[in-house]
Amino acid sequence: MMKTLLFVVAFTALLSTGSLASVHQATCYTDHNKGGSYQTFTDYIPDLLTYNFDNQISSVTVTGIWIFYERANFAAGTSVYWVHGFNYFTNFDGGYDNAFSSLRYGGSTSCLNCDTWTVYLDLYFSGSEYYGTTDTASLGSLQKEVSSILLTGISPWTFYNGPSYTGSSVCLYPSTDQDTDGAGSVLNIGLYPDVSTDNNTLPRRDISGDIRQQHPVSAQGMLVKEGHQSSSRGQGTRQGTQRCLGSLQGHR
Ligand SMILES: [Ca+2]
Ligand SMILES: [Ca+2]
Repeated sequence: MMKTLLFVVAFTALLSTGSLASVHQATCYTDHNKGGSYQTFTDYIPDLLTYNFDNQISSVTVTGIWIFYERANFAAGTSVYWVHGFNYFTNFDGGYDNAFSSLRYGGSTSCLNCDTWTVYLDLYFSGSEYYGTTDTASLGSLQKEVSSILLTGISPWTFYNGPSYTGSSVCLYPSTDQDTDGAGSVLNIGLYPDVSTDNNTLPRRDISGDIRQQHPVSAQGMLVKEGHQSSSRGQGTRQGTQRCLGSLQGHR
């Protein structure tokens, strides 16, 4: 009994000293099916050249939610691919094989299923981002320039297109995707890769700044589904200007 207790304390201390950059983890392989050489990332990687891994990744195992970009610095304009889950594995095929030059995770650094919102300058979680966990009256440099939104946790958020929580608004839920690890851990995600089509009330790139936290829903994770796509089955993709969320072959 005492041994067990000591172990738990030691483990907690290890986590709190920040031995990992984040609770998100992506092990990237140079070949399909976990082959070739590999590197495990737990932090934002703006340029895979730094790790001699540019345009080499062919498969990946992720915990948390990870977004892969064909260009360095999470830049918009070409292929973007997102993968999430608990130890979820997938191969990258076709134009996504040997293509990625940067990657980053979404949500909280320290807690997979905490309530967070992240807004992005460009479509498909690309470009500059602004992250928060509470109501905010300003989106900093992204004021009026939000194109995509990523939510985690169990709280829905209302996004307003006017100052001080005014103007037209839309309530978004972290309910487009849900991952479980089979041992009780849950990751709820709201993926809104294009806010101009995920809701009709907000014109594209015209969300101005105010986000207010709504009533938390039950910890059970029973979230109300709104009229957006119901699932991307652990991954979504975008190539060129074509939107193809959820159209990928199911790997799960
Ligand atoms: Ca490769
Ligand atoms: Ca590339």
